[in-house]
Amino acid sequence: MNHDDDGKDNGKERGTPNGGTAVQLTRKDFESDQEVRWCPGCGDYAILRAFHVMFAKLGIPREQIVVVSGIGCSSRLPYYVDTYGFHTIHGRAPAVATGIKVANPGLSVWIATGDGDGLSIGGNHLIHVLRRNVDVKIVLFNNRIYGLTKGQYSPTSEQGKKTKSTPFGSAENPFNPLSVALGAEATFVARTVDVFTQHLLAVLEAAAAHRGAAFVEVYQNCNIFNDGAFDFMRGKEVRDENTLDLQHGKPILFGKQLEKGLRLRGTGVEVVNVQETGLDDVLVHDAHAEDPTLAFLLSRLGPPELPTPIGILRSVERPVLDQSMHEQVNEVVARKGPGNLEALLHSGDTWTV
Ligand SMILES: Cc1ncc(C[n+]2csc(CCOP(=O)(O)OP(=O)(O)O)c2C)c(N)n1
Ligand code: SF4
Repeated sequence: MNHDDDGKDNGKERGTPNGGTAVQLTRKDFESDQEVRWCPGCGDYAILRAFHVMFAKLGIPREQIVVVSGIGCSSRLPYYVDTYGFHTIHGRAPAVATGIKVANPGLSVWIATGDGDGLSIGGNHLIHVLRRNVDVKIVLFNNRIYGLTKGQYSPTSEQGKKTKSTPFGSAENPFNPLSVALGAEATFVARTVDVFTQHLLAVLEAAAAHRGAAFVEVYQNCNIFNDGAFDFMRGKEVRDENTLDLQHGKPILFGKQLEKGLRLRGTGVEVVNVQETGLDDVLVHDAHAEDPTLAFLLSRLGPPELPTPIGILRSVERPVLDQSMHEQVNEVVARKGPGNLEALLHSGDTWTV
């Protein structure tokens, strides 16, 4: 994969979602004329830039891309990309995106959502868009706080977190977004970090290439209301020690010299020094495993004892809803002939009120 982020290498030969001609666009073509209204230093800027570059690399016309969002700082993203977009109501982007994709399967449909928008008010909608495997790409900006409404705790805030709405510390158990997505049978589940520029871009590109619902969690710094939430693995000096960069088909290793590995122990994992133990027992990452058990186990890892996994935890194929639905409609039409809405409305019991 070429990770140059000038957006120029956008594969002329690549097909468009509806089989049209590929176009050559640059990152600049995807920048809108809207003033970006995020706080200076917000992690959202890095994610926005990755969207611009990734869209240019897709090699498809802007009018074939739709970005749908709910409400929140992160949900302002559709204004800042020069594609079609829809800033919907809180938590409801999956419903609108599903409608768009099912009505026009040729479009590349993206959802930008926050941890509050996607997992709190929109939690129910999120799990069902994943379960149904609608071919949409969901990017969840996780800053573990409500940014737009000025710093209340969210479903991903850690227990004990002091915020304006939990002045004595949150008493709640947080959600792990990757575990939730895997539990909802998502076919593509990944995690990346706002400042890991190349990694972020590669994960978004992989999500774009996936056929089905792709769920990408991005650890995003809200420097105003939750500054430093991911500093334990975001900085250069801690990244190698505390991050597990998953690669399909490769042993699961981390550390500065990749000297540490993970091996199974009971129903969990333990860290081994591979210079002493060799690689024989070290887990090999299989992102394409049908059984999500190991992916779920990986989704549970993190501080204080274990490194935090990033990359693609799961990528499997399953029929997509937009296709299955059209196939079913075509089959029924072939069998029963085209429907008649007027006749349907006047069939069965009717009342005059
Ligand atoms: C029905 C409804 N309830 C509550 C709100 C208030 N509200 C707006 S954004 C938001 C949370 C945003 O948090 P998150 O999704 O994490 O996004 P961020 O701003 O952190 O990017 C809330 C509760 C609303 N707009 N609509
Ligand atoms: S409040 Fe936080 S998430 Fe919102 S724009 Fe500012 S820094 Fe970003």
